[in-house]
Amino acid sequence: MKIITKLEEQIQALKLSISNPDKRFQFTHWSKHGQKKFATKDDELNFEGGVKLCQEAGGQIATPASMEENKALTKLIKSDGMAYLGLNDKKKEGTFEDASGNPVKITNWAPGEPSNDQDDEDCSAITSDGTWSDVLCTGSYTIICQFMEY
Ligand SMILES: [Ca+2]
Ligand SMILES: [Ca+2]
Repeated sequence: MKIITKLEEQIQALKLSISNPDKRFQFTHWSKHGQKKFATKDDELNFEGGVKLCQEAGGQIATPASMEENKALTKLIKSDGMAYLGLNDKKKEGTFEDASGNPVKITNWAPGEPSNDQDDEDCSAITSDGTWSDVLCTGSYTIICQFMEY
């Protein structure tokens, strides 16, 4: 079942990237690890806006699956910047999953995080040192998308 969901996701992403071949050209900064490419055009949006932006470009909002990917992703973040990750615990408090509902493979929380401040932090963001914090989903942070090479 899980494999089928994964395949469906990949087919969907492929369809989108084929139907919108130019959408990837909007991104100005790229960083790569293995088959995964991270891309940004440095615009700041809220979480839902970021999910939509990445989906429309045939990708997903960035969720590092290894520390190496986390490092590749971190290269795209300005020294004083923060970028949304796909990771969120909107469905169940304290249980973080990616934007498609898949379980998280690694975490790299900063000390004291996730803090769920004001009972309201259900999204996550990464800083230029590569550590993560849970943050409000309604904030405004850099959006980084991820794309798989097939
Ligand atoms: Ca939370
Ligand atoms: Ca927090």
